[in-house]
Amino acid sequence: MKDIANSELLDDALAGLTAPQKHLSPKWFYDRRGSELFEQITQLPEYYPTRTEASILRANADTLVDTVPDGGALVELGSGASVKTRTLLDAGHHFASYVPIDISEDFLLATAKDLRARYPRLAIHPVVGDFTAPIDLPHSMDGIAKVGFFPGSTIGNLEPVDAISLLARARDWNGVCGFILGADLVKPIPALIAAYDDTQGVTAEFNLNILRRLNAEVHANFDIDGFTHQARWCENPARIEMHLVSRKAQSVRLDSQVITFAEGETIHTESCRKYTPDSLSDMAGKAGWQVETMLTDDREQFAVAVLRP
Ligand code: AVJ
Repeated sequence: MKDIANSELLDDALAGLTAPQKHLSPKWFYDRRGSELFEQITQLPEYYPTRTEASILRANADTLVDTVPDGGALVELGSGASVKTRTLLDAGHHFASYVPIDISEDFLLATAKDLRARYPRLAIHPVVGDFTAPIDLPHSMDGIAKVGFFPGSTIGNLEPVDAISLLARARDWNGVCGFILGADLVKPIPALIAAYDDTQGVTAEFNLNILRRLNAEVHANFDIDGFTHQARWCENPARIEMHLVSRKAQSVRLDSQVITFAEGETIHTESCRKYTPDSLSDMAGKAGWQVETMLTDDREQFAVAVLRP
């Protein structure tokens, strides 16, 4: 398994780092160290999305739980430790099943065990899967009413066409009757930049960790100090982009290739889209969904949209 993952990382890095605009996929951020750094990011004073979404989920837990019919299932994409789901379940749930989908099998199964102990009336059906690809839901879920749950504004990492495909695939699930989508909202640029370039440098470490990972896992020799973290605001579509900027002209070995960098040349590592209620409705509409309710916080920093077919 490790070898397959390594060869996928290597193929992806070779393709991305030989493109005119060098790029790496944000999915490679999340090794053990990267996941810990992301956890630290969610606690930073500048990083408002996690705590704001949590407050929206807490304030509207009853409404959100009620979107799932009795006997139905909540299906979460990229469930991790199911922290946000617990906020909903703790409000009291009447639906029958929870289907957490995550790429990390060990983590998924450990979480499922924990949830079974804590919510004994809920049937837990974990699925190992990557939400950027089509997902096969368990056959035991055929004919059961389903509501998708995709919090965290993770949708914003996807290219607009890929975000629409993901929502359209969920729209085709057998028995689907709703989708709960978390999305970060456009706001003044300084607040957005601060959220992705914190004063403690945790986000910089998180971004640079992708180079450490290439060094450790696919025999690259990046000089980590030779790159700096950058967060930029870009329009059309509205987004923050994270880049790693080469501080000097340099060459780096990656497996059998040599990758050259000009001074100031960047590797684009992540895009984080920021939505308006209109752009969010528009994206949902293109995937065959309608916004039933747009829940937000009092400062309108973040949105949790309830979508219906
Ligand atoms: C996990 C994709 C929602 O875009 O805000 C945080 C990732 N990157 N800081 C985001 C992230 C830098 C995060 N998502």
